[in-house]
Amino acid sequence: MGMINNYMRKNSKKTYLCRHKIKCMNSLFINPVTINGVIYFASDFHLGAPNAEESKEREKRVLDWLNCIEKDITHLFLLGDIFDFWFEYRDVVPKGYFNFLAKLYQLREKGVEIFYFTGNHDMWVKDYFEKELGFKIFRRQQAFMINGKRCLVGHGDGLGPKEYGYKLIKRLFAFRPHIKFYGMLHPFIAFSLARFLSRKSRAMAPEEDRDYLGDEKETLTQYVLSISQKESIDYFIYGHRHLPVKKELYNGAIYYNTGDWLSHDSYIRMDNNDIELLKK
Ligand SMILES: [Mn+2]
Repeated sequence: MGMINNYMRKNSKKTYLCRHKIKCMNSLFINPVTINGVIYFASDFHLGAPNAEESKEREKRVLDWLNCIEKDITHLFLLGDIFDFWFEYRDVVPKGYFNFLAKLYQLREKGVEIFYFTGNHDMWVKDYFEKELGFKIFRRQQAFMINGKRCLVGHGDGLGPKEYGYKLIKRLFAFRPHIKFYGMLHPFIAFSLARFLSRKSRAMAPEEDRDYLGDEKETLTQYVLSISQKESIDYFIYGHRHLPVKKELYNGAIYYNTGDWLSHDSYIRMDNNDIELLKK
């Protein structure tokens, strides 16, 4: 029995490796979602952090921005870490953010499509936004054909060549029994713990990360450089880095980073003729 189990274990590992290899060899530009119009991208609002007051002030800046772009927007991409922490229970969602969510609802009512990519801070967004506000939720990067351009879009976490520790933590956090257990904690405990961990991760973030570290040290840049050598992509659009970036790669591809709203208030606008990295 033990031998059979061992054999099966070995074999299933083999098929896993095979599948993994095939996945790596395949193009990343598969099943693109085709859209046309005036598209805005932003990420990393980190609403809720570091305290209610500062978050409220940031939320207001975001609202002003949404009011400004309302005149021509057809699609809004929210590229992750919109909330510093989000956890949905079966019957309960976090308090707050009413003005922000009401504005998004209003945009939806006007026919604006909203694509929401979960980031590492809001990976526990479940189906609330989808059901209540009609967002389209994405949990990994996705290919888009936007105004005829081939785009790869995502939050951008865990894509770099190394980042093994980070990838492991992400898998632990995405592990269903862990989420279920966390969901059984009283919200007072769950949210206190989340705030504590979030503060800690910010305190640990190295100061020099605020500036571009150079291509060799930037994991996302390394990633897009290697992909752009192998396949034809026009634009890579990510968040997560908290730094607005525009970087030309191989074969005419460009890597854009949306930056953040903690210190940059940056976003990307794309229409039929142009793509621009802008600040509010
Ligand atoms: Mn972030």
